[in-house]
Amino acid sequence: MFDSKSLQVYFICGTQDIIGDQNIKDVLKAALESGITLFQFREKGPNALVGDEKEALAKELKTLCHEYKVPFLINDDVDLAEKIDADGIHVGQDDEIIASFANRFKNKIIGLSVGNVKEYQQSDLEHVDYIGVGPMYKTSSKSDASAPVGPEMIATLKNINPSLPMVAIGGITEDNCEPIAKEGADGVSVISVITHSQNIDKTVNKLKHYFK
Ligand code: TZP
Ligand code: MG
Repeated sequence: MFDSKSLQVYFICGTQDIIGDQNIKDVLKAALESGITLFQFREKGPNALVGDEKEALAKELKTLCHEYKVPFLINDDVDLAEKIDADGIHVGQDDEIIASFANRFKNKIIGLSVGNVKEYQQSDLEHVDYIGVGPMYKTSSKSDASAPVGPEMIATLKNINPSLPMVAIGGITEDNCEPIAKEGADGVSVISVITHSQNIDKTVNKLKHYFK
């Protein structure tokens, strides 16, 4: 069974998110050492790895996550997730229909992005373990992100479905995380606050503090 505690500090990253002379394995390792609770490999954009290179990196990152007993999810790429036996998959509203692959992902984690009440109502949640709600705030990590919905969207959706685990996403930092926790989110999913951090340990622990 999916434990909503694994949403507390949910790190999302692909090679496109890495800045300067860092590399994704070192950043992920630092995040794991610091106590992230879930990881999603999201390889996107013009310079994204594809094919064998993407698969090889995904396998390495999965192995690293498992050393820390942290589940390893893949964004969108259902075939790759199945091929390398990832712990789960995260899909958006425009991605593959969940019912079409859910039978290949028995006992795996399935996450779905939901931006508003309309999207919630039109989503098939039968096989969904958690929803990612956002963007909470303005983000520069997703080129096609829609307008921010704010932390209130968590409360709105929790009011409709209190038992569905929800993780907030989009523009979240240590300084704007508190209202998200107050509105009832189970955790936060973040990219840049970790990839741009000067002190990943401090960043992760500040975020985690809100969800204890
Ligand atoms: N989906 C909605 S916002 C977002 C994704 C993948 C980007 C989140 O990145 P950041 O840097 O934490 O704003
Ligand atoms: Mg997607």
